[in-house]
Amino acid sequence: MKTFYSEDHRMHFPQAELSGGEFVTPYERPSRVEYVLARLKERGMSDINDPGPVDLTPARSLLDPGFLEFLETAWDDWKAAGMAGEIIAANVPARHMHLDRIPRNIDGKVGYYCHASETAITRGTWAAACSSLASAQAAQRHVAAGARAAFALCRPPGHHATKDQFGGYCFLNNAAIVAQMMRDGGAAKVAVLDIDFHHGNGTQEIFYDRGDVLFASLHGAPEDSYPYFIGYADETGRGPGEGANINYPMLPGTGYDLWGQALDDAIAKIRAWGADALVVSLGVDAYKEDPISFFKLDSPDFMDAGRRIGKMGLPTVFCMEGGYAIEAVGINTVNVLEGFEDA
Ligand code: 7XA
Ligand code: ZN
Repeated sequence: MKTFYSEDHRMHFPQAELSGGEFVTPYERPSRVEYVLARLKERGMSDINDPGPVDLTPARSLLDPGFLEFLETAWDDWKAAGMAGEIIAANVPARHMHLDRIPRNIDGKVGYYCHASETAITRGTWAAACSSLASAQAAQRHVAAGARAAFALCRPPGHHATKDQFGGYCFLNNAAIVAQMMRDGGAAKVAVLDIDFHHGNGTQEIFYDRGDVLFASLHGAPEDSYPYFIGYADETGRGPGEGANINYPMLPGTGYDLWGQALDDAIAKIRAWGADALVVSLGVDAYKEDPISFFKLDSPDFMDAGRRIGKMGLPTVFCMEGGYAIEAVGINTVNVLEGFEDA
């Protein structure tokens, strides 16, 4: 399987993340990618390719144009306003406020376009987010050209980014844009299977009203876990999208027995729905040692999960999402890919 990956991910490395009331080195950091690259090479999966330039056209049609313009210009506007540090949202529209009026002031705009304040924007964030999307797009083109599967080593990740909000370390929703590109390329029905520990709220939101893209997510229950306010099992889609959104919230301590049953159920539903192509939001933070998650998967479980996904036999694009137990991120990610290839 080919990997697509850009060195430009390094342009996004905020000084700090707001976590537990402290500023800490962000969990989502460039070295995560190094561990994945090293493991790919160790396992002989050395076909690693630069993706070339991003194509923003599909993002422009799927997402809010104002949001894209904000991401592109936020840093310059922030600096022009005399702000000393990196961009962090301090004021977000909450209950009883206007949710749909966009402030003129950049500080207010940041809050309007953000849903969680752990995620900072830096000088290089837009370039890095574009390079991450470019990797996903190159993987999609490779699969559209006939490959069984491809791995986009995306950084920053994407599944929390909605049509008009960044947060959860995500800026552009790579998986959603790839799913749309598959649709535009002729796949009648595309499934997005999100196995990251966190609910893929952005992907859910983008396709919630649509019956042509099914979204299935295995994740920590919203009562216990970020993004907290979405990801319940009764969120099943709306209008033509009714039935095409499937959430599997699970409790702290969940191990592979239960998680694997949820995976099997998601796979059975994707098959029954008749997907022509698959996007996997590949996070490995369901791992037992992950510092910000609470599932108990072990490294061999990821290989088994990859095998189960591979047995679906669908053209598949893997988009990297989360995973923060740094030294195991490479092993667990590549285990999924190897299991898939083994199927
Ligand atoms: O899949 N998403 C992630 O791995 C990022 C989760 C961000 C959690 C931040 C909690 N303050
Ligand atoms: Zn995650």
